Amino acid sequence: MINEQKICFSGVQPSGNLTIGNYLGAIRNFAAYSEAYKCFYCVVDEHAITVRQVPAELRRRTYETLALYMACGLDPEKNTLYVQSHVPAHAELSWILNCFTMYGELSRMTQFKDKSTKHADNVNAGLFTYPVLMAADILLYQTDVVPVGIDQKQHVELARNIVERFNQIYPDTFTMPEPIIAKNGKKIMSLAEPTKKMSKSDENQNAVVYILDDKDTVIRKFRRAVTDSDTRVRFAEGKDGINNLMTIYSCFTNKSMDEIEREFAGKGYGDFKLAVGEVCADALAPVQSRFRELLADKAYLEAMMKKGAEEAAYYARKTLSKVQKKLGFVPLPR
Ligand code: AQP
Repeated sequence: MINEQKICFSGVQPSGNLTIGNYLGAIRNFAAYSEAYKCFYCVVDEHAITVRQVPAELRRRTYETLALYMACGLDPEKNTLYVQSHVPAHAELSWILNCFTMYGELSRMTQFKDKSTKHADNVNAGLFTYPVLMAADILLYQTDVVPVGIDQKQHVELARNIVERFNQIYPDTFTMPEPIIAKNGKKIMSLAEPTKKMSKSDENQNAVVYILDDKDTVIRKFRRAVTDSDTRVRFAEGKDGINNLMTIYSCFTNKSMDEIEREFAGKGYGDFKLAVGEVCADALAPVQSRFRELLADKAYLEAMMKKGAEEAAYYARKTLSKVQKKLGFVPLPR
């Protein structure tokens, strides 16, 4: 609690251009917590280097992700928006929590299994301990709720296990966090392989709709989306491509699956794909124009980046000092 307010934390990696999966599963839901919670939204650049990054691109995307947070409606005066590497307490707590996380727990993480297959030439220790850094991100702020897509639920559950273990030895140290998973849009799938999650690092550009794609590109990508040999727009088992497109359409229009089926009764997949492309592009247009304004004002962006880091560091330091004291670390003599 900070001033009687519960705490909300979440983050996004600047590991690629952000997708409508990141938007629908996470970012667009963040603003909903701004009034009732004290919110910390972080650009998690330290997580991004678990996979090799081109330095200039990582730098560019770090600014862009911060600007996108704001363009998606996060007011930097009401939310603490910052970059993870600007607050060293994340890495410091992460080391401590490493000593309270079991090897077996980490080897069960499905994201580690997926990413170590995908990056077989670089299965580094950071990829393995990624969930511990994520636990540190969350626990540093005594977080109550963590809005994330379903793919991150297992990592929040690991953070909960760490809290239980740590608090049992050192009572009343950390708040127990709860994952909050969006009802609609918790897992947007690839347009090319609809059994696979849409990911910003996917090499196939046509599989992914980026938040910053222009209208023609969005419509072209939806037109090419993989579907099936049926012709009816209906939500059913085995129709992964259409189910995904219906989910996306539902996220942008708030219509139920039944309403969507009725709307497209007697129409073909072509009409439906065009409609999905149009609602998606229309919803992204205001985000894109606000994003461009923000990015053009680097001085403002940097001022907000600095303010966010100072605020975050203040709260992070409090938790870190508490943890260090409980463990028996000697404070630096004054
Ligand atoms: N396809 C998705 N559908 C719904 N939610 C999603 N999220 C990611 N992809 C989808 C949610 O977005 C938030 C930020 O994700 P992240 O950047 O921390 O990392 P990620 O989950 O690994 O996302 P990506 O896009 O797949 O990145 P790469 O390709 O770098 O691994 C999280 O809340 C996530 O659940």
